[in-house]
Amino acid sequence: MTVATLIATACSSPEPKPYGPVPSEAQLAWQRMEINMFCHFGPNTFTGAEWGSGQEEETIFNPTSLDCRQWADVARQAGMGGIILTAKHHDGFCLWPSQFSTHTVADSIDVLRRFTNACREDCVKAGIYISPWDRNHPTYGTPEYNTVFASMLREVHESYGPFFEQWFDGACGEGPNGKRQEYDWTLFNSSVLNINPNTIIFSDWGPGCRWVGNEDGRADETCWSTVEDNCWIPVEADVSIRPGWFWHADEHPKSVDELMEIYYNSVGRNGLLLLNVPPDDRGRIPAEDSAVLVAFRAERDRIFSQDLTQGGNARGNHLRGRRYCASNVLDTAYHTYWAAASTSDTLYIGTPDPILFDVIMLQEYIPLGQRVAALHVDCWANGGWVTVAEATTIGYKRLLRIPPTCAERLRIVFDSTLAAPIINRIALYNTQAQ
Ligand code: FUL
Repeated sequence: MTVATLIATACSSPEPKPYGPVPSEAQLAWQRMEINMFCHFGPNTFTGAEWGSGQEEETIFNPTSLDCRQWADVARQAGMGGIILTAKHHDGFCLWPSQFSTHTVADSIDVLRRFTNACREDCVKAGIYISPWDRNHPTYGTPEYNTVFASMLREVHESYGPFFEQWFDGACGEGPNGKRQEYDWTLFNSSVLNINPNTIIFSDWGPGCRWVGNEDGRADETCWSTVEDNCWIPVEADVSIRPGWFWHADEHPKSVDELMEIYYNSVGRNGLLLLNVPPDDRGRIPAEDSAVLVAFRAERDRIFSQDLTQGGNARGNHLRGRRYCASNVLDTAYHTYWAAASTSDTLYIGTPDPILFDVIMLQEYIPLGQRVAALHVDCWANGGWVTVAEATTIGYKRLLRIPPTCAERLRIVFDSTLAAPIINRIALYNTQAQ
């Protein structure tokens, strides 16, 4: 083959085909939000409980200076593009004047309206949590409850939506002698999706995203967004900034270091982090929580705004096509990527001078599927390759923390892949840099 033919072949390579299930546009946009805020707020904020009995007087819910705009401001400043509000927790109390319950804010404030208005004004996306388990509603435990619950869903999605996410909590504490409710998930999901097909539905199993399996904000090191080879259902890792989900006067927020650990273990393992920040009995996010959140954002910015590969170069073993060349992994554009020529291709990165780094970021181009099952990263040192990191899955984003390492040549070796890797970003960071 002549050089000219080679170049012509390289330039005209067909676009790589997706492998396996891929995210919908709404799921991709959701995943790219990376961190959202959860707000647990309701009668428990005033009683000190975590699970209300459902017998609380409606008047107990009495925020003295409710300010949803402040929630939205805090979220935005902390780099969180969405907020999910507990519009009905297990106690059944509705933060909107529902036609389908008497246990609501009808005689006080329509919190859901204030919340959705504030989010819209502040360009933060609004999401909604409505607990299926209901300790107040008289129909709970009968088939009629499914109709009531679906009506509530239609009511909020029609009158207050669009919501970017609908959160269905799987918890139920009824115990062996308690009420039994067979939930009609098909009805619940269609009640939401018929109104807004782009709402991401969270539950233990999806269909939009799924529970990570713990309340510590921690995904497993091996984390697939694909389920049973035919569905794309990424994980969401929920955790509270405080010990409880609801505000309690004697509790305090986690430190920036703890939040960074959570970030590495959630966003850094192909999950979305849903961080609960509970408003207090005034209806405001306490100053100590917002201060930690702003410092958490500043710490992420400090580390991740300095990609040390800048000015460097990247190449694969074989060129699949110039459009998909390896240098695409070094730019910040989301939709440019390196498409490996084969499953056994290797990615080489070089920098003009030796750099000191302790975090390696990898991102697969998930619109074409999740493909990488195992990899290792080597650095060139003293005339040979030395392995500095090993990992299994990548997915949307993987952050690998390693001891401080100095190198000017690296390679990423794909040890196991379901199809030829497609990588849209590799970056190197130094957490100790000022
Ligand atoms: C759990 C609930 O029981 C907690 O109260 C909280 O809402 C948490 C996010 O989910 O299952």
